[in-house]
Amino acid sequence: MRTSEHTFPADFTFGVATSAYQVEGGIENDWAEWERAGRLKEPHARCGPAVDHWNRYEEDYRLATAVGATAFRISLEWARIEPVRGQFDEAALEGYRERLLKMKACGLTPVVTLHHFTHPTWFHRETPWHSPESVEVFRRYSRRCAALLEGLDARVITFNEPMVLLLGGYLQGAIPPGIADGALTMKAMENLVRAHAVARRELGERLGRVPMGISQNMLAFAPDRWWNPLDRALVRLGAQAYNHAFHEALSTGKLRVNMPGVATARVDIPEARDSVEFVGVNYYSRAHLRFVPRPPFIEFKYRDTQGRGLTDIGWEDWPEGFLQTLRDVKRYGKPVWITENGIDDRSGTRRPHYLHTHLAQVLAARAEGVDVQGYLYWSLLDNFEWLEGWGPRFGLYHVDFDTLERKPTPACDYFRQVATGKRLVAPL
Ligand code: IFM
Repeated sequence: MRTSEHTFPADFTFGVATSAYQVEGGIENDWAEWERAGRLKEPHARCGPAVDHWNRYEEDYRLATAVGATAFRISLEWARIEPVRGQFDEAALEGYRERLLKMKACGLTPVVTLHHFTHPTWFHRETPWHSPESVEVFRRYSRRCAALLEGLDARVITFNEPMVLLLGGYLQGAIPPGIADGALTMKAMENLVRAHAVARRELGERLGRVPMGISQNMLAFAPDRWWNPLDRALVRLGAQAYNHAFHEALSTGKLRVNMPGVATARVDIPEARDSVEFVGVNYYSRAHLRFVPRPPFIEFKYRDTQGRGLTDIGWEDWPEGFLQTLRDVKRYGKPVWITENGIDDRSGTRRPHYLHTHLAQVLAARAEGVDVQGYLYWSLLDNFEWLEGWGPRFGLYHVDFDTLERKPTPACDYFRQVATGKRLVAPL
């Protein structure tokens, strides 16, 4: 494994990331219900056919290989696989298997997420994450997923961004299941940790040694007022709870959250100890935190501190925080995979520069001894961006949302150069 200031080692993986609901189309799940209830920013927006990846997957694999990707991250849609509790849809399982076999035949290593925000419609009503049954139903689901992954040499992510699900769905009530309760948030967090551990056991029994981890959304944090001790305390507590509590639980088997007045947890989960083979990092931006003297006591904002201009979704472009984040996960002593990094750039003009500055931080982290082994760009295609609907565009390929035609953005060429040359060059 050789690396220099500008080169990635020959075995470094460049790939692309997607998730089922955001691209496949035709899925009936908790988000489809949420949309019909008018809960998106634009109340009439619907994911509906998404970008029809379920039917256009072969074209999409070709688009991925055309930019030099050798790994492709998808997620399995639980609602397709188990639309009715306890009843598994064999055709859906077969459909995923067929797609993964084709993916592999195209020279793309599958990176498979078992859970990327969405749930079957029965889940929140019958076995929500704050109920103990949630762990058992996830175990059964992952057993079926294990069978479908046989012989594929996939890398597996149990949960995508569990803290986003918990904060948005259990603490703020902004996404499904729409709960706003600190105690239930912590119960749900505990069960997510337990669910990760049981899924790992199921997959291990069926597949033998399989690299497993989670994808954690990690933010760089800064105090809104650098001189204010309360803002600074929030940064310390917030970074620990948001960025590290989940990773730490999967490393030590101890779940510890300390957000006074918001949510606290102190639970030992021995089966989760040392339960990942890699640390998955999704990095996008930096947030400024400000103490406010009323619940939830935190104000969260993105600021354009460097005059680079916020990204189109309104996030700070802060590559410097990527290096800090990667340094911070070195403590877990595991290989690191960037399972997402990308920019909402609706004109397509900023993305090559964003890629360049962020990949430079990956190289800097490697030079400091952080064992980053892979980088998956979010996303291959423009897609459905949850509460934001169809506004944002994160894709290397631009998608015309009426015709679903895919067209390369300028970043495709740039990504291909770096991914195939394993060398960081400046964008033209
Ligand atoms: O689109 C999302 C993805 O589903 C999870 N990580 C962040 C992306 C951009 O917001």
